[in-house]
Amino acid sequence: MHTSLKAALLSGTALLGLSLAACPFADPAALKERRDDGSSSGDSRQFLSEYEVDDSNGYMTSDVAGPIPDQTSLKAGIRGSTLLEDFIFRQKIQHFDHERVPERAVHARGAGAFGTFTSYGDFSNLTAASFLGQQGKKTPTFVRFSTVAGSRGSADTARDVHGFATRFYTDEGNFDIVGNNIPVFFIQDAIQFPDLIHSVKPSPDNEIPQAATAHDSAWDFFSQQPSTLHTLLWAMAGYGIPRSYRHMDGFGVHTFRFVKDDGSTTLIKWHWKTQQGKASLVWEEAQVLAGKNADFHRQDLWDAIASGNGPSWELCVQVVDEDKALAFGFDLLDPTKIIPEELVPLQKLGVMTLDANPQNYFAETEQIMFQPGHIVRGIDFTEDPLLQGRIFSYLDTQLNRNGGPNFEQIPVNRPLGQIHNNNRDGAGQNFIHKNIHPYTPNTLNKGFPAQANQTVGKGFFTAPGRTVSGNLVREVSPTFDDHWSQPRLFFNSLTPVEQQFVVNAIRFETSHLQSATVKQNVLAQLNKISNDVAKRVAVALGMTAPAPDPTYYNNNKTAGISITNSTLPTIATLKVGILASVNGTALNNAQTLKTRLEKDGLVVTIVGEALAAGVDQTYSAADATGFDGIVVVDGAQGLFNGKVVSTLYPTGRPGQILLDGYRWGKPVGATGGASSALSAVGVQVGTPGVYSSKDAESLVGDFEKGLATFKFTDRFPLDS
Ligand code: HDE
Repeated sequence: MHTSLKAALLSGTALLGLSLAACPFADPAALKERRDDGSSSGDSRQFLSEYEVDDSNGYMTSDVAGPIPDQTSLKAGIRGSTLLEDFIFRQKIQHFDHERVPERAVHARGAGAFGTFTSYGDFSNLTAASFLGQQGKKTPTFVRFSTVAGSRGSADTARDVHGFATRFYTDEGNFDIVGNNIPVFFIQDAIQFPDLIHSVKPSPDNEIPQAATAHDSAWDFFSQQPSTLHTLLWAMAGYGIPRSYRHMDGFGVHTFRFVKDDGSTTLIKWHWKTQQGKASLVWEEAQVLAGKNADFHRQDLWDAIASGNGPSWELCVQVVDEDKALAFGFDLLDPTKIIPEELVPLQKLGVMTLDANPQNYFAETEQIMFQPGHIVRGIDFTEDPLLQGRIFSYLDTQLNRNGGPNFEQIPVNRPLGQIHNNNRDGAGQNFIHKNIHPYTPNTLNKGFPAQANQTVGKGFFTAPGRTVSGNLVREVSPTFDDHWSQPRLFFNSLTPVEQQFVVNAIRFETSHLQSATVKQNVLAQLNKISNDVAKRVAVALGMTAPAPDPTYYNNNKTAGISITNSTLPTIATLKVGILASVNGTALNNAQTLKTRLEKDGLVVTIVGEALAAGVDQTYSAADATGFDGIVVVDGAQGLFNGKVVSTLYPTGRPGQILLDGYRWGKPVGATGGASSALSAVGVQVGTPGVYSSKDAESLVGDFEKGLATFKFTDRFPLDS
């Protein structure tokens, strides 16, 4: 390149509204200066601003910056064929033809956001990891939440394990915790992952069903591979259908290692604890949502952050001495096991708050490429065979998705620090390396880049105490053999209604099965966990459960499993629907109630027959799935008497919204004469979570307590 032109480019001359300082060819040293402090100044995606393209002025250009018109192709005559020479046409169409990259093979459906992690202290007594080395130290993060089985366009509320992948842009390199919202996994050896995924994905012939495990292949695999049972029970409980990404915990699943500066190690498990409280949908609600609003979870996350109510999680660890790996009756290398918190309590390390939505879904959320292999000084792997395989798989899959090895140079994947190594070339190389001796060892570049290690250059180091020995074997360790005690522990730790939800979910899924053999195998496995569960499922299948198989039966329980037995720590951002009418009294009452609820941070929608002033949503569009609680205001009761037929909404819709809300366990209420609306749909005032008051002010206290309760589980019948 001509020297003066190059100088102009690197100095950041702006052309046509695109700042060239923003382009990825900018001098890496300059980048470092701007990004090294790691601070977020309230906007944790600030470090990406230099890559943003601002189209708020300037002319349309080609990809090589020549001003062009791009709305009419070049033709031979006004009614003639398009010419091959039309480079403008070719460039535009060709780029469009190549817009898609392969979606993630699993976890294709998701949403992400930027945040900031703040360390609660100096944890050098546990780990050399720098982001945990100082009280108040801030590290930018990006989190991507996801479902597993569905394709990129599938519904958010499909019943599934949910991904919870976090990247820390630390000052010593990128560190990823690529975790889930369930603390265990289906299999114990990575070599089985393709089998697991082939079994749960849609059938190869007709690609049915999408984002669902209610089919023979999935349950065939589950019942043949009992290591799946523990995760399966979590997924069948509320953990498979969270209220939002914000209302779920996260887990690293595997046991990892903390490594201190002196090289000593401990075994650890990562936990993210939601500060919003855990909350789940009920199954019918999730199913309705999949049709009414397939974007429910991504919208919820986006709106919460956009309104300044970004969610937070505390990062915690369970720390176990190396010699205790087998001390609890199971193997800490087995990813199908939890360590009950009674045995090893959680230690809090810091808090992460998500505070910035992505600017561009593809560039950021779709192109972020997590890897369990992204670890930093102070953290190390264990020999968990699932983790070992993941370290390979994620790198491999990124090569496939990106088509080349330079995906770490994509802005959202770039670390905050400078990159110095001898990796070169490849498609899409962004850097202009100046070193003409890209090999090590060298003398001609004075030995640089130099080798960092444990004592020099703050280098990553494998825990020096790790040892391995043994014969080469293709076998599962016998310490991984018990697949039934912990599923039973999980089931025992649920409330009776939550146990019923699990039974109902298994009934739903297995009722879709065609194969009698698979159904029998499922019952045999459930029976090893609990004869009661096997019997309750069998009766729905018109089958007989096997005789009790008590080898693994136990009465143990552990804390922190139930979702519904505690109230939410905050109701801010929960959604309330006020069912009103366009008549003046109802709208005035609705407005008074709305103003009052908004003071407490609730997101309130006034529903009316038509979009009159003061009405936020029509009955034609509204649905109980959109609200965590519902109130009918005085003046609107006429819409619920069953006789009113309006062309402005489907017959019976106001009553249906109220009744669905009640049936799905939500708090419902009425003010003044609107209590007749409750009785009109058969909802009993005075039962838990059903409120009736003379006016807005006297309703609010109880109704908000009801929102914190979130689900009134006594409305769901139990097997007798
Ligand atoms: Fe993944 N997993 N996985 N996984 N996983 C992927 O990587 C894989 C496992 C998890 O939001 C893929 O970038 C293997 C456990 C999350 O971008 C792929 C095994 C846990 C995400 C892959 C596992 C996870 C993925 C697909 C068995 C919880 C989404 C695209 C050894 C601890 C990350 C990609 C995001 C994504 C492989 C098991 C979590 C194919 C081989 C256990 C949250 O590489």
